[in-house]
Amino acid sequence: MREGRSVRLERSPGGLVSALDPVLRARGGTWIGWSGLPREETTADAALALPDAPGVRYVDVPLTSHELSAYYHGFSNRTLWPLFHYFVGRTEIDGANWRVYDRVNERFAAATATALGDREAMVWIHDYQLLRAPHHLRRLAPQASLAFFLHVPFPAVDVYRLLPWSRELLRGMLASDHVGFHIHRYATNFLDSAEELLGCTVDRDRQLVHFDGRAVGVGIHPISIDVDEAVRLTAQVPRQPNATRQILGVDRLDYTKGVIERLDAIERLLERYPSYRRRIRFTQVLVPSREHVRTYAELKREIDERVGRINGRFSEDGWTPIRYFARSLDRAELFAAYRGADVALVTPLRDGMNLVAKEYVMSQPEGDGVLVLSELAGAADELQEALMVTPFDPDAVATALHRALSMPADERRARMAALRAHVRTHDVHAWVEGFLRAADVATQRPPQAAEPRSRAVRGRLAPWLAERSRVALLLDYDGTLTPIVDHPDRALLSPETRAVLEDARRNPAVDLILVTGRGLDDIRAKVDIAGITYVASHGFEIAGPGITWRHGAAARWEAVVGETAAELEALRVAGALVERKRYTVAFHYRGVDPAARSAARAAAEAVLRKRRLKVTDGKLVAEGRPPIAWDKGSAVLWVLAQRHGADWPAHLRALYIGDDVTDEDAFRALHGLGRSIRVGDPRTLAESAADEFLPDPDAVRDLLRWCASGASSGQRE
Ligand code: ADQ
Repeated sequence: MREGRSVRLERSPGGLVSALDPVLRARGGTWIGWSGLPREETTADAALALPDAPGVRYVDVPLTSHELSAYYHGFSNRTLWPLFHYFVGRTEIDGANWRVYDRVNERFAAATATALGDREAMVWIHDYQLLRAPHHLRRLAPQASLAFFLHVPFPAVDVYRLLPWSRELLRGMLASDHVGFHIHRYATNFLDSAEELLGCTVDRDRQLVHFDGRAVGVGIHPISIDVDEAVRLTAQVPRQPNATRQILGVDRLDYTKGVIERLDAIERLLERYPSYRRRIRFTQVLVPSREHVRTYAELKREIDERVGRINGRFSEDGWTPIRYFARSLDRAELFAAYRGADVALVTPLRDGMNLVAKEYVMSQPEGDGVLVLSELAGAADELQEALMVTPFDPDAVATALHRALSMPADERRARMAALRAHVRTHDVHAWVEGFLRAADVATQRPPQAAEPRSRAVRGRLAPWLAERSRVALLLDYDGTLTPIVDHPDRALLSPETRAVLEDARRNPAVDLILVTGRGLDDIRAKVDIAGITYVASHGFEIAGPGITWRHGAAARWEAVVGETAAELEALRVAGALVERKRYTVAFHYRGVDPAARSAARAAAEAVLRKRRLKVTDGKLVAEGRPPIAWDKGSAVLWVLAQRHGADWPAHLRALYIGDDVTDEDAFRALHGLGRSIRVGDPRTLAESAADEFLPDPDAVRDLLRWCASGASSGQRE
């Protein structure tokens, strides 16, 4: 909050801060976060006075107003918040906001890395505003242990996948050692997404996701409240019998909290049970939040109108049914309100946990209050003795309210005693300890072996392969069967991979086809296994049992390609390599000093373009090829029809594996006809058209060994 020329930090109203502040003070540590004010206001004309707490250091990550609007109000609160709470229609999709979100997450990671130095500390990252931070932090501070907790629901995969950046966000979270959720359902949704969207192997018994060579722990940690504080604050308020029965709602202003629907339920109660008129009062306390987001301002207006209308309709002789405070109460006022409430109406339309429900329970030592709770709040999993309601139905909520107001004292006390016993033993300290213990275990888990990395992919391919008796394996060479090396001549098959290819070749149910940018003579000499079909020079020359073919138009470019190669050599770029092939020419700049690479690439591209060759970018290689509409995709469809007839999909499965942009043409061409796998780090391959990912040539070999051994008998694990 601003005070003249200085800025004082005060506690913000969210459940997260309520839960963590006491813990951090008790244990000591560094709190890294955004101050709550735009950078312009904290640096230009006012000093930021960080709060003073022994053992706690506060680090501010400044955000400009532009970043605030795109990262916080934009992507966090208008994209992730609604989608994660199943408000699909309110979810805004905006690529510019996404980019700022990722950049700001990287900045939080950088600030954390600076605060860490080279310490091997545990970093605990909170909530949906920082889903990408673990990914950046793993790179910037590889020695740190990373734990992540999501305070909001993780939605079902069919909803989650609506987000264009669903995979990047998952990879962000999976860079952690341990990922925690409030309830079982959110954890299951997360496991489903990792399996379906990233092809991760998921161990549901041990709650592990295998990702990037690591086993990421997934835990269920329902957050709770500071019970001692609740007991202390409650003891300060005398219990006074109410002449009017008090019903209470306490929320942050948010459409997920179901306040409109709750007001409808109050109206319905007064309509259906006129005897409650003059005998009840509903108090709604709403702490303002996210006032910069338009829908929140609209919601506020809608609530004001609804309260006014209902009060106008039912008020009589000094009695109004609804009291409404649009402000934050301090903790003592809040517990005074809870203590005096006969019924707490906690009816969010969707809520990660909901701490108000737990706070209310701890404010009722005599056990006379009744909690009416939405079954769509995470808290419903634990607080089973509450009266459960479906919050969208005002009739059902009115019925539950009637039941709460007319409940016999014995039943009230029995329910409340059970609720209190649960919350008392599951307080916020137990939450923190449970989480940190699980995170420690996760950090100490040994890295995963290479073998099972193709297992999830195999599991998905098996039923598909089993539907046909034969399979064509279409394999790129460099980066797929061999690792990428400095010089193309040194990319050789390992003895193991060669043995696997020879096995595949001997299996009559497998047709082995190599698809490469290399020239035909070159690839033949390198592989040298009889009976293989080669699609070489990006498809311009094809040869194999019964086929010898070359693209007629491409042949006319041979001379131009030769001259272009000579011209590229004449550039004499230090460290660069010009690979002259029959129909294409490749300019490799892997060996060029990194500072000079972009200039080298630009010079080569200028030469290629001048010769009217089409330029494609590979892994530190620019390649010029004839400007003909023919690529690995068209060549693959052609060779499959030649070898297996035009109706090949009826009796053959086609599986293509490649690592490079030129393979994307084949992925697209085969889409719906066959399946494709891209090799590489899935984090950098967001745009790929492939169906599956494998991390590296070792995992490819693992998969091929399985295909080679079982294709004819139907592929089964
Ligand atoms: P929130 O959506 O902020 O938190 P909630 O769990 O209800 O929701 O926490 C609200 C906190 O703010 C409570 O401690 C409450 O006392 C306080 N509060 C609410 N209204 C107030 C008012 N008018 N005056 C004063 N204090 C008020 C997110 C998720 C939740 C999850 C928490 C913690 O959306 O589902 O429970 O994080 O993980």
